[in-house]
Amino acid sequence: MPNYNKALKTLETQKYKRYTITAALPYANGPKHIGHLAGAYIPADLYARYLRLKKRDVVFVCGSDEHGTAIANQAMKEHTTPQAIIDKYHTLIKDCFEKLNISLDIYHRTSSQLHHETAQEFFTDLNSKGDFVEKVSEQYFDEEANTFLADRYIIGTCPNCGNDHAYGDQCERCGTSLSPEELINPHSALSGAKPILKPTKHWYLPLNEYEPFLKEWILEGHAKDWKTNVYGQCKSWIDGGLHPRAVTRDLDWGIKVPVAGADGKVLYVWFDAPIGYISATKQWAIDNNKDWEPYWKDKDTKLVHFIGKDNIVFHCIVFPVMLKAQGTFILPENVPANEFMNLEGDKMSTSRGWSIEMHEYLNDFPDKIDELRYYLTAIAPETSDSEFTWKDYQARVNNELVAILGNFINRVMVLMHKFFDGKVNSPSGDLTFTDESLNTAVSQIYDELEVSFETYKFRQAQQNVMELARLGNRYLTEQEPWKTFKNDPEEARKALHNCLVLIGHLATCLQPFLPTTSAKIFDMINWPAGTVTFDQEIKFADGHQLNPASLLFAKIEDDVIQTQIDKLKAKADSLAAPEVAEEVVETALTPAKENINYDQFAAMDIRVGTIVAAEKVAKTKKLLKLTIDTGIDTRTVVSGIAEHFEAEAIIGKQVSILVNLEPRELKGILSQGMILMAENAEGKLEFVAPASTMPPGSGIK
Ligand code: B3M
Ligand code: ZN
Repeated sequence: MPNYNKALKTLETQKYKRYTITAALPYANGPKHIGHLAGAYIPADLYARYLRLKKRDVVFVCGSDEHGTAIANQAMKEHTTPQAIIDKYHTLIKDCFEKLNISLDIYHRTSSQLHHETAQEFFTDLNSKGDFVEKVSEQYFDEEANTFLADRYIIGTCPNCGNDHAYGDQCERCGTSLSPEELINPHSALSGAKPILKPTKHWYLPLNEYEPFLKEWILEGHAKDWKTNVYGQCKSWIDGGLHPRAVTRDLDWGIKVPVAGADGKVLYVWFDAPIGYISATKQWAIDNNKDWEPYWKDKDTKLVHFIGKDNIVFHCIVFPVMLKAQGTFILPENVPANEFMNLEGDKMSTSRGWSIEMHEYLNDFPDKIDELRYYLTAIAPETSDSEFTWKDYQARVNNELVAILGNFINRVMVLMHKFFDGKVNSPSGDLTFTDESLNTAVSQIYDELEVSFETYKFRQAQQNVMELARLGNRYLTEQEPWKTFKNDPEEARKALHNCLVLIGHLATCLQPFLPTTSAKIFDMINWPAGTVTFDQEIKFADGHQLNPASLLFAKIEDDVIQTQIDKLKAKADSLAAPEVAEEVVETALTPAKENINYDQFAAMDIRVGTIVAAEKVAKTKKLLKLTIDTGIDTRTVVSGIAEHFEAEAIIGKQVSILVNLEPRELKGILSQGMILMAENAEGKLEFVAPASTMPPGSGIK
């Protein structure tokens, strides 16, 4: 490919010998959603695939983060062990990444023996050099369970909203973040006992001592090349002054602190997790007969962390300080953190059900992996929060993938088969572009594409590639080979041949974004399978036979999208319901009435009845005239439920009816009895009826 490197000279991309790419280790405490995918895993995958296309030496690592209270909490919630939780979700997440074609070299896990050793060794290194500060402080302790309590394990009343089930770190009712001391009536989630304060020793990383290093390295060194959101967060942390941070916890789930007398203590999850990148690389090296050390210790290695914005401080400040303190490791060259992706107008949240989990998408759209990759890249939250909507997803697939990309390739393939039996004959032997302007346009797109990739602008990079497809469509429309074929078949052959070369470049450049589609296109043009690289020449030998055209993308219909929107709402409703109900019970119920005696109760004759007819009482808003089969007779009851039920909709329903209530006249109709209704605090009404159908007249006691 001609001179496409010139715009890149300034980026000095050649200065690195190898690349270590990491993507945030997902907590194995639940499924992960497409916001996570868009935030870290797809961008990391794009970057790794791009570098491999450039024949760079790359290792791309990730794995499950399996320690910390997040795991222990989920185990409590699911009434199982932390081990069962991590096994379940590690497998689920790993499987999703594979199906989504995230091209990891390894998906490791922090529960592995190798990781435990690596993290302990790291701690010991720092400890023996005296890099930690040891401090004794008072922490909550459960004397019955004989254990210190993590904030989450302390439950009490929220000082803000009165919720009596607030956690020591947060009230989930009002969202306030709390510390355990703020809770009213704190008690242990394990035993119910009132926790006492007890002294305990912990190891602290003195971040404050590294302020000069961080100022020089980040504030001076990376002012230009780090994203403004990342740089800005770092600057405000550093300017605000850093404090020593505890790297150990009193907890029984995690990596044991490798010091004598530290029983019951584990490494803080944010100490061990980033070391997970290192142990993943070690495992990959073992599996592939390589040396892991250059990937972490050679200054010619470029280390890049892909994360979401909530992890910035750990990757830009805490972990680099750990690496710096250890002394033999390189530092990240860049941390292109993304903002968040919202969903249909609201924040994505697995716990609230307002999310599309990776495995849910994969279940519903097993054949639309590239479509998701495309859309998530098109709306990647690179500079600000972005928004996933199903309608926009549909529009992007239909108007861009189907109408621009698929259409161009399909037109060329169909015409080649129709006019030339799918055989490429170039009169002058092996050929690449015969059109100089196409050649220039394509090499310029390569230039731009690489600049986009090197500066982590993946949205832009994907647009650059789509520009190739647009160019193809324009060229085809100008050339009109379906017209020229009649009088000048050679002219048509030349035009289509140029289109085929363009398709070869398109398939190459699409590879990071749409790997399945790229492979399909290469198959259609009968290109030798193997590793695709940027510098491969796209030209066809005389007599080259193309394969039949196959469908790349199918149009997505409205009903498919509506189903997803309905499903999302139903999921959120089903999870939201109990919370609302609880709130109502506490805030708006009336107190119990005065006692009655048994005889008063027994005097009421309540029966199961069936509504056999219902009509609105004329000139009233609230009244329905019901005809009820009570088993004893068929009678009329006037009931004030017209604002809650349509007359036609309740015919056939079973109700409970008080049959011995004195009859009375309402709007000139004699009402004989009373229908029992359940009413919640918001005034919503439901009939009180037997759980399954009973013969009318059955007594209710
Ligand atoms: N597991 C937090 C998260 O998933 C954490 C990332 C670890 S990266 C070393 O947001
Ligand atoms: Zn609260």
